[in-house]
Amino acid sequence: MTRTATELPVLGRKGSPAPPVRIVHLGLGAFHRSHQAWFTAKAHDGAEWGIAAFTGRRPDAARALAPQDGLFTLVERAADGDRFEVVTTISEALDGADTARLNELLAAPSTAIVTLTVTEKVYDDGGPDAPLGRLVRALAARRAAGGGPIAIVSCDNLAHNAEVARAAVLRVAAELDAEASGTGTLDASAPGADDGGLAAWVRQNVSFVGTSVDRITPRTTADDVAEVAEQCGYRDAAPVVAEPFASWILSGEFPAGRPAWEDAGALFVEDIEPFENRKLWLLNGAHTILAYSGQLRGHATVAEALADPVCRQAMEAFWDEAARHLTLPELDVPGYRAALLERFANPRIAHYLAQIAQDGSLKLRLRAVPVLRAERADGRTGLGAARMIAAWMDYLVHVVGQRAEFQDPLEGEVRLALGLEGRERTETLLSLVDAELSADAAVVDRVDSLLGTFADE
Ligand code: CS2
Repeated sequence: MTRTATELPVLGRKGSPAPPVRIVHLGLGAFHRSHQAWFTAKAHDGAEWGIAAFTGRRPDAARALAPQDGLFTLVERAADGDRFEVVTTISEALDGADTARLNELLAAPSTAIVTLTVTEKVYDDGGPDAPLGRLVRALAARRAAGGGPIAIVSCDNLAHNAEVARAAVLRVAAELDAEASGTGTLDASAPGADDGGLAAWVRQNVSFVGTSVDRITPRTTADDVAEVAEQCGYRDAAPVVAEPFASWILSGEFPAGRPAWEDAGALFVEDIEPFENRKLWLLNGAHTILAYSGQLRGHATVAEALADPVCRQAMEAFWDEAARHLTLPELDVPGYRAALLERFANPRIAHYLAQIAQDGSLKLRLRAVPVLRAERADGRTGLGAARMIAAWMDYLVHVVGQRAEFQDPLEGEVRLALGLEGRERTETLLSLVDAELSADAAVVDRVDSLLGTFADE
C-alpha cells in the first residue's frame, strides 16, 4: 500500500556530516544543482568539496533545501524513463541576504572557489545589495583576513564570461576603494591604481575562470515533487529535473585547487571562445528562435516547436549561418547539431518556451548579434539571425497586444518602442539589442521585411 506523502520521511543527512565547505556559490537555483553541484558530486574527491550555496533575489530555494540538509534529488529525465539520484554536495543552503555568513566563508582560506549563476543581466548591476556587490564585499573580507588566492568561476550563458566577471568585480572593487579613500572615483585601470586597495588585491589574487555550461533544466513542477515521493519513498520539497546530457568546458587557473570535475566529463581547454560560441549560437540561439517562432505559432514547449517544420527550418537556417563561423574541427558541428536535435526532441522534458523567451533583448545580443555581424562582415545578409530578431519583435507585439506580461531588463524601453509604428518601431527595438546594427539601414530593412514570418495561418 502506498503511503501518503506526509507520512514519508523527509530527505536529510540523518546525522552524517556534510562535506566541508570549499566552494561558495551565488545563485542557488535549479541549474546550479543539476550542473555544478552534480559535477562536484561525481568527482572522485567530491566528498571533500562541500558547497555553500546562496540564493539570489528570492530566498525560496534556501528555505526548501535547508530543512533537508541541502540534499536534493536529481531526476535525470531520459526519453525512455527517469533515474533518481540524491546529490549531497550542497552543505549549506543560504539566503543571499546572509552576507555575514558569506563574508565569513570567503574569509576562510579553506574556501577555494566561488561559482556564479547569477543570470546574464546581473553583471551590469553593481549595487551594494546586488550579488556582485555582496561578492566584492566578501572579497574585501578575504583580503582583510589574509584568506589568499581564489578562483571565481562564472557559469552564466555569456560570451567571455571570465572577462565580463572580472570587469564587473573590478568596477565594484574600485568603487569601494574610492568610497574608502573618499577621493571620488578611482580609475581602476589607471597606472598606479595597483598600489594597495581592493581592486589591486583582486588583480593579484583572484583568478577568473571562463566556462561554457550546458544542461537543459526545466522548472520543477508539483508533479515532479509527487513523483519523487512516490518513486523514492521520501519527501523532497525541491527536486531538480534535467536531461541526461551535461557538459562543462572551463578555461583558467584554480590557485587554491578544485574538485576533479573531469571525472564527470568536464573539459579543460586553453581557448574557450570557440566552445562558448558553439553553445551560445547553436543551442541557445536555437532555443531563442524556437521560443519566439514557436509561441507565435501556438506551441508551448521546445519539443512542440521543433516538431513544427516552419520553426525547425528557421532554426536550421540559423544553424547553417552560425556554422560558417564555427570552423575548428574539434567543434564537430555536425555531431553537435545531431545531438541537439535529439536533446530538443526529448518528449519527456517539458521545457517551456515562455521561460526561454525572457530577457530577450539581452539574449539576442549574445545569440543572434554575433552571427549577424559575422555574416555582414563576410558580405552576406545574415538572414537567419535577422529572422530570430524579427520573431522577437513579433512576439513582443503579440504579448503586449494580449496585455500579457513579459520579462526583460529593458522592459520600460521595450514598451516605449512598442508604442511606435512601422520601420521606426523596428529600428528602435533593434537599437535595444544592438545600437550599431540599428544604425545600418540595410539591417533594419531586412529585419522589418521579416516581420510576420511566423504568423499563425
Ligand atoms: C535557455 C538556457 O532559458 C534559456 O535561455 O536557452 O537556459 C538553456 O536551456 C541552457 O543554457 C542549456 O544548457
